Amino acid sequence: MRLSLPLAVLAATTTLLAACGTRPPARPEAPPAPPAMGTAQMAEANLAPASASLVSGRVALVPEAGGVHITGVIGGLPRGRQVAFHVHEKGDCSAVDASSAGGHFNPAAQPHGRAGGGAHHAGDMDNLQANAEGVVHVDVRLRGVTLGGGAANDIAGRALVVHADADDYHSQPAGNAGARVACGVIRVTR
Ligand SMILES: [Cu+2]
Ligand SMILES: [Zn+2]
Repeated sequence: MRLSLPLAVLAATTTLLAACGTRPPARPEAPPAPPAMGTAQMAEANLAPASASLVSGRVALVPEAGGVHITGVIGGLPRGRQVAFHVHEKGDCSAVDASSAGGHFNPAAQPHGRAGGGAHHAGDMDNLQANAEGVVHVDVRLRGVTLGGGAANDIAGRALVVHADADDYHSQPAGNAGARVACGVIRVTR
C-alpha cells in the first residue's frame, strides 16, 4: 500500500483548503466598509405646507462620495429664524400635520443628535437659517446615506420635513423642534 500515505496527506490538505475557503481569516483592524453607493443619479422633493403654514419649497438631491448633496430653496419661513430640517422615515406627507412621515430616519438605532457631532440619527441635519425675507437657500451635505438601491441607509422614498422651531440637537427623540410646517417625499427622477 505505497499510495495510502500520500493520499491521506492529500485528503487532509484538501479538507484544510476547503475550510479556509469557506471562512477567510478575520481582519479585526480592517476599517468598516464604506456605505454602498446608491443607484439613483438624482432625486427631488417638493415641500408642501403642513400644519396650516405658508412654508413651501423645492430641493434636488444628488449622490456624492459618502453621502447626498441637497440643494434648493424653501420660503415662507419666519424671518431671520432658524428652523429644523430632517429626513423622516416614511415617505408619507398626507397628514395635515405631516405626522404621517413618522420619526427621524434612524436605520442604525441611534439617539437624536447633531450631524457630524457624535451619535445622531442618519436623518439629522443642521438647522436652516432663514433670511430677512423668510427664504433659505438650502445647501446641505448629508453624510452616511445613499440615494436609491434599497440599502438600509437609502433615503429615496423617505420624507424631508421642515419644523417651526430650531433643533436643539439633544432633546429626545427629535430636538424639540416644534410643529412640522412643510413636508416633501424624496422621489428619484433618474
Ligand atoms: Cu423633523
Ligand atoms: Zn433626529
